[in-house]
Amino acid sequence: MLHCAGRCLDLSHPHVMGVINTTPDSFSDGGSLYPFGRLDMELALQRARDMVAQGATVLDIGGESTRPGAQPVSVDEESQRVLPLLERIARELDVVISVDTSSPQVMCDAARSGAGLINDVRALTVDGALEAAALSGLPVCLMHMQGDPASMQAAPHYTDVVREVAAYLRERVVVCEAGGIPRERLLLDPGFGFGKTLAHNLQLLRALPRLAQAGLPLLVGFSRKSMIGKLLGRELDQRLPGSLALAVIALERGAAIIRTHDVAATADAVAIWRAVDEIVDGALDDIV
Ligand code: 7PM
Repeated sequence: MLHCAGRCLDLSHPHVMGVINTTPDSFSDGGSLYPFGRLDMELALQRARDMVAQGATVLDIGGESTRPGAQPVSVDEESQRVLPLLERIARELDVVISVDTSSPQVMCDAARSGAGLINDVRALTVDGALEAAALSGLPVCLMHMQGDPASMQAAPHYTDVVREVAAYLRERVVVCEAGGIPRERLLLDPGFGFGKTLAHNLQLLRALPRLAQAGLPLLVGFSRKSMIGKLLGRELDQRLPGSLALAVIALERGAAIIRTHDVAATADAVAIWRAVDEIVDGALDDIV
């Protein structure tokens, strides 16, 4: 059980995390929550409701674009995008809210506004983030990234990507534990697409069981990413089948949470995977 503020995530089975991007330049949906140049709260809330109805048990709310080449945004801007929406979702929906941020200020504010999880692509390396996360008492997803979003895809380089990502995550876990975040509160993510070539991404997916050996739940995100584009030659809006295939492979290799823009389809894939996984327990006896 992962304790996420008032809610619990039962990690004895995998979960779907729906992405709600509040940035105007979102990589995957091109700022679709900005029909008139500013964030449409009702549209964002409706997106959240739909995702929960489709089977998301976690929603990841982000206000900073981490796409390759993205420019950083100010903390105030990030807060203004994320906090009002987070408060409304917390009040209205039965779902764990993950806040996608690296900023200590946003972590603190989000925790007060009802966030149940911190998703930090910089793994609490920003000054003050470790302290803020520890103080919040929330679980944290530690993600690996090589470099920073502005330049990470320029020339990713590893001698042994699996060893290096595993070592980095292990080191971050040690730092977190020393900083007052017990391992029961930590999740790990190899960070697909974050300073990785296609070959690096494939090696990491293949070796997911090795990352799972840390004994912490794994969160993975492939949704619409360029590794699918590279493998299949598909544009953004044609990457769902590829995303689902990668999600199922990740489930098979121990992933606990799948981060996705396409909740309904991903929830179907998870349901199929669970049916096969659980048939041994007699849980499906009534199906015949
Ligand atoms: C390139 C890389 C383009 C990443 C767009 C993205 C993840 C995340 C994102 C992930 C965790 C996107 C993103 N991806 N957080 N935030 N894991 N924990 O696809 O894979 O939305 S941003």
